[in-house]
Amino acid sequence: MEKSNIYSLYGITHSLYSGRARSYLIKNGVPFREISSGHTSFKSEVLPESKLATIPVLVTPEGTVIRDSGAIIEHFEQSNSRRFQPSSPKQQIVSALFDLIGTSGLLRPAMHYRWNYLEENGEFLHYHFLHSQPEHPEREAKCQYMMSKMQYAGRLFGVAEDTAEVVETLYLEFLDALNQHLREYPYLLGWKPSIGDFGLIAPLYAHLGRDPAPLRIMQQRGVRVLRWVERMNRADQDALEFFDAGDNYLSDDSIPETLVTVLRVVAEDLIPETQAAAAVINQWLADNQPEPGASAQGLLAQRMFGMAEFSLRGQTISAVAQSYRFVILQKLQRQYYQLEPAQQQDVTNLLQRCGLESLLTTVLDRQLGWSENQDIWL
Ligand SMILES: N[C@@H](CCC(=O)N[C@@H](CS)C(=O)NCC(=O)O)C(=O)O
Repeated sequence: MEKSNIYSLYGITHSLYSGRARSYLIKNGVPFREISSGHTSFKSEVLPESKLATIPVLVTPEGTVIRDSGAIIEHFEQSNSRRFQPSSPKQQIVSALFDLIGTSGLLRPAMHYRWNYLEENGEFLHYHFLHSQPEHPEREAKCQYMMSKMQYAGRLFGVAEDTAEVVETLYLEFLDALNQHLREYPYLLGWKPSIGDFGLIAPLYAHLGRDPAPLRIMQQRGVRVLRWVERMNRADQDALEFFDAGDNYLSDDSIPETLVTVLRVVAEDLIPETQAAAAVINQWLADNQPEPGASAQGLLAQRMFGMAEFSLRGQTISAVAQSYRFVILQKLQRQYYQLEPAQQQDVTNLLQRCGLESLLTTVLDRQLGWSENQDIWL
């Protein structure tokens, strides 16, 4: 891999997880340029090291290749004294929770508002999928193939004709609650972004805050959320509308009631889906007994472990069970177990108020680890 004086982020503008890494690089002041994963160097130089064909992938100035938006963030957090991890117990857990919500919990509305509003989104998406690749004779065919693959992936997250209404209702409740929270503060936990903000920007940037149909909804009914989306892609604090702004997380480990309200809404599908996904993956583990070190990750449009079925306001939803949900949940659980007993009690009380306490005990029968750019079974 060639050396460079800045970092290279392989991604694409409309990719969900690229938005998580990009926002972190911007806020952490990392000098980088973004390169399309359509470049031949992605296949020839990056893929042999990144192992799986997902984006984002970061290449450091020394030529080290880091796949996965979470691993990219972790790379910098290890050497900046965990700049974006709140140090007080409840805030730390809430930050980890929003990381889970962003990277797994909101995939369904993100995919729904992108792929089920094609009349409004179609041309915009076509532009982006077409231009993810250089000019070549099969460009249009490849673009159509990618679009239908992702549309299929969208269906795997559980949006069908009979479930669209409940998915939209829940998303709008979430949007209203987050919009309300952002009246008082520019970020989730006060005056600076946390790991949770970077998780949450994943679905709220490329999909829900940029594709035409959901962008219209956000502009019309969630202007503060829209401003947060803009803010998350700016190097400065970008909190002009707050005339008495602070510069850190809220003091005294405080969690505003408005954030509790957001979490209560999110709990409605996060909890049953996480429990159902754990049951599916645990069954798969029992049936397949993967070797320690075996890759734990499927690609987006595969149903590697099976479908998780659960009920949401009386509607049955069937959504693909993915191990990444547990990569993030496992991190949250580890942080919890490192706390003092009294701090754990505080966190448990908070999670109980949000209907989220079962997240502390929903576990896979095998732990997940990380090796050579891949999630693996330990
Ligand atoms: N855990 C990975 C997930 C990356 C991921 O799934 N990226 C999507 C684009 S947003 C992708 O490359 N999908 C291609 C595929 O799965 O086939 C991360 O956080 O970077």
